[in-house]
Amino acid sequence: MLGVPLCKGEDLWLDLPGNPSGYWESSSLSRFNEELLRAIGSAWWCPPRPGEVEQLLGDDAPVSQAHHLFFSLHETQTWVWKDPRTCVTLPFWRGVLDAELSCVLVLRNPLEIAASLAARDEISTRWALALWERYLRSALQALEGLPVLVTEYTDLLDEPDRWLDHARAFLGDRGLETDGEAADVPSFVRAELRHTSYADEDLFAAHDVSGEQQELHVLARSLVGTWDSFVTPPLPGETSSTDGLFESLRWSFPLDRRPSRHAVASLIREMPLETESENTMTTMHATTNGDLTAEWREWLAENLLLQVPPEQLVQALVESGTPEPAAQAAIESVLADPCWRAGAQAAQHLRKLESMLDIHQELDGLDGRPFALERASNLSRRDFLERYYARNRPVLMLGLTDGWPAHTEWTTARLKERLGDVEVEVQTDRESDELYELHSTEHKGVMRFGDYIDRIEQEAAGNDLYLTANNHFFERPETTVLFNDFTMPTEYLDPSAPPGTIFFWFGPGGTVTPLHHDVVNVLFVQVHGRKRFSLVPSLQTHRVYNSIGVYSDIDPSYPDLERYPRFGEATRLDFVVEPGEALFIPVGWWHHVEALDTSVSLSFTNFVFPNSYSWEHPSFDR
Ligand SMILES: O=C(O)CCC(=O)C(=O)O
Repeated sequence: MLGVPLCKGEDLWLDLPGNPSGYWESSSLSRFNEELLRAIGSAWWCPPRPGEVEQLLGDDAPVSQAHHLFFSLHETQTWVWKDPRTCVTLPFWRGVLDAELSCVLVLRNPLEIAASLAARDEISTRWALALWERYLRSALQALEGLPVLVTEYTDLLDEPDRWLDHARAFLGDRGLETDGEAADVPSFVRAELRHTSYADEDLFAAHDVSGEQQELHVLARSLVGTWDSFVTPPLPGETSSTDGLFESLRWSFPLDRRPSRHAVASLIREMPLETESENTMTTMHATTNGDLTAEWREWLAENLLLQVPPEQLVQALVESGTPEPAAQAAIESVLADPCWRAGAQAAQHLRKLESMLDIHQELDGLDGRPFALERASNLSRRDFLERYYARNRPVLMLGLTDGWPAHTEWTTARLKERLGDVEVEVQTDRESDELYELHSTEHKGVMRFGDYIDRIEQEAAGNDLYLTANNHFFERPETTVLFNDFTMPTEYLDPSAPPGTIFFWFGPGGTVTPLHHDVVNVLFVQVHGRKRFSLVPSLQTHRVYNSIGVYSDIDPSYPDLERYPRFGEATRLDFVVEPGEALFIPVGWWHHVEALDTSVSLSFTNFVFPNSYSWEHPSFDR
């Protein structure tokens, strides 16, 4: 509109569904931004934390690729580049582009953004608000020190001529020439492209918006104006569920494909929103006048669906202070509710699926292969596929690591010598929290690798400290030297797979990874030390009390069978994986892992076979 050139015309994304005049974005740079995000275990729909994208500046390859790509698409002296993804990737580009940047930050009511993401990408409101919050906080931090015009989307649509004068003045003050004749305002700024309009009051009244998000919106609006050198103000903290949501997305879905709104819904419900203005949890008690609180009615319905005898439920209600006639009446009222009938029908369908799982398991036992962990060496690709991968059966592979330098190079002493100064992320303070795995984000800490090694050598065996797959060890550029210490078994794995498909586990004896299943197939290779595994087949998911995401409530070392009786019927495989052995963990198989010694393991997900699945997880909200 201002006559400042965009990227080369053939690279522009034009005429897209839902936005006929196009996004005015460079398709190559948008794709490149997405690759950058993937390289650090993120995606546009699951953005990184501020500070993460800078890691990529330590590696020459992406930096020179980015530089080359950018300037091959922009051959003019001045240019304009628009891409919302730069809100999170800007720190990388600031390190790459040897150009004087002037930035325009356009603010929009987050409810409008949510409506637009819902219409275009089927992204739910809570997810969209978390995206807006992460993008805006990242942008406000990344813009520090740059000339910035902070402006509002409504101003552009309501008074485009005035907005253009502002933009012209901002660019002109920075010596950027704009072409006064170029603007064909009506063809660009078309009010009908604005599908929704929300005021601040709507944001403050909306239940889905956290206190932190409201504060961020107000703060951002206070920054509107021209900045010669932008000063990032102290930002409100990020809503705690925002980080939790993105970490869960990162671990629950392949990053090359955005999960459906439906698949993400359970992760969102799992994390109650903490707002200042609302307290969503009413205390759970029964009133004495016979009307039960919503929580007790839900409890009743759930237990009736689980086929707990009504007499038992009456007794529990009476014990909690409800008069018996009121308890009886409450059960009758739940059973008379049409919602109950719908729920009971759905529960019956679920029971039917469970009975089919049991039948499959029974039939599986007829093939003469006993239910035991099979061991094999030198499996061909075809045998591995036919006997294990395609049949969703585990196998312990022997001899896969013969000749790997890692056997001598990955001792604590050698690792310390080689990488002692590298800063690594680790899980800490796990023993203070029963749900340490679920709360893994809160347990992350950064320390020198050498200090971490000292600590695991000095402290007694235990579960407090562990460098897990979730700590992105191989995403640190300094660690790539370790790739020379093992040979990828290309019979089963694809060496050209992107980074982020190979993981490093390193901890003292005593670490425990609680019972869970992975969302993809995994080849788990034990390099040093031993680990004890308990495996439960995927077809027995209905016996493991999977109340949260991919986690079970059961501790297989001490299962409380009174509380979790169905686990007593589960068949399980218990065994120890020795150094040099590799366990194929089929997708969906439950596993609990305990290190018996100081241990180094690798896990691979880059199979030469398809390895990406759609999952539905149970709700996290209790
Ligand atoms: O080694 C561990 O502690 C856990 C390994 C694991 O759960 C996995 O690779 O999925």
